[in-house]
Amino acid sequence: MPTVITYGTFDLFHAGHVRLLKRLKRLGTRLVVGCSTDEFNGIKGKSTIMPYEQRVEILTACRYVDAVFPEQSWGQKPEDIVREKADIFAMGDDWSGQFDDLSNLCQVVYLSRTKDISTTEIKQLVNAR
Ligand code: C2G
Repeated sequence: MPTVITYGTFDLFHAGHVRLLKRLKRLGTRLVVGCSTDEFNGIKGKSTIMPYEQRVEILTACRYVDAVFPEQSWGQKPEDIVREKADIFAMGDDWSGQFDDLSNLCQVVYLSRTKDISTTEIKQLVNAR
């Protein structure tokens, strides 16, 4: 009954996000997602099109996601892993190695990103029209 935990902004929800969440769900039976708040994205230096509430609404509607909680800081992951009783922490491999310190709490896995699809590229396509 493994629980998988992951984190992200998930702005302009796209097939790359879906494919990752689908593969993450296959790693266990429960997938919980920390969705970056607008304030935390400010700290990450990341601008978003969609407000936090809408990004949560879309993630919650995704068939692969069982629960969504706010990601408000870099340092909250250990307490989240304990609270959610997560067995696996997993991210796309653009984060490869960045969270290996969590391996004392749970298995740490990085899955390949979907190429040629990103929120940045979508924004550029829209602006180019
Ligand atoms: N992703 C992917 N393929 C893409 C785009 C994104 O697999 N084409 C994955 C990323 O690797 C990440 C997840 O989808 O695991 C969410 O991506 P972002 O919303 O860009 O997340 P990010 O802003 O990197 O936030 O504490 C971790 C951070 O909150 C991650």
